[in-house]
Amino acid sequence: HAAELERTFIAIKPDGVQRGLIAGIISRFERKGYKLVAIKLIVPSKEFAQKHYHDLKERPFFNGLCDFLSSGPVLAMVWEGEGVIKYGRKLIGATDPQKSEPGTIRGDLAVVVGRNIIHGSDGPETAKDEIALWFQPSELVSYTSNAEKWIYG
Ligand code: DGT
Ligand code: DGI
Repeated sequence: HAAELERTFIAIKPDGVQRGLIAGIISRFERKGYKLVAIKLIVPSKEFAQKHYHDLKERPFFNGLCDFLSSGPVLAMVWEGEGVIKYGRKLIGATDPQKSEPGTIRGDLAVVVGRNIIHGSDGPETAKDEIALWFQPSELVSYTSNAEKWIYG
């Protein structure tokens, strides 16, 4: 089975990194059956954060949000698998952790919207743009996972 090459951009924000939540979050995507194709730890500049969040530039919290994203290390990742964009959002939970269901990453691990620990692309277009913003094409690793035939049948 050739798993459909759908990819999404997932980032653990500085609060998630500082709180020691990296392994637990990666584990949720890994155990689900998605494939990690790129990963790096970087401190984004404020300008880079503004590019990442350009859709929100008119919002009152834009400046604070960009300061926050650029305030420390961010774990940037690309995950691949069937339906990973939409289901990744489901694993992450609602933007406001007060509204995220228990069992989701934000529901279980965060309390306020300004410190919601993780970002995930919200659709195919943003996934494409965000992967291109955060990663060089050469950083995306194509490989065959032996687990795939057990995950997809
Ligand atoms: P932060 O995250 O460390 O920069 O923390 P704050 O407390 O500066 O708050 P932040 O960044 O969430 O928001 C920046 C400003 O924007 C803050 O004065 C409150 C305001 N703000 C945040 N969310 C909303 C919103 O949904 N609507 C309006 N009107 N203002 C908001
Ligand atoms: O894709 P999401 O992260 O779930 O949500 P989004 O793209 O609408 O917003 C991006 C980030 O902006 C979100 O993870 C946290 C922050 N944010 C969103 N809405 C608010 C907010 N921050 C504050 N302070 N207030 C908001 O209303």
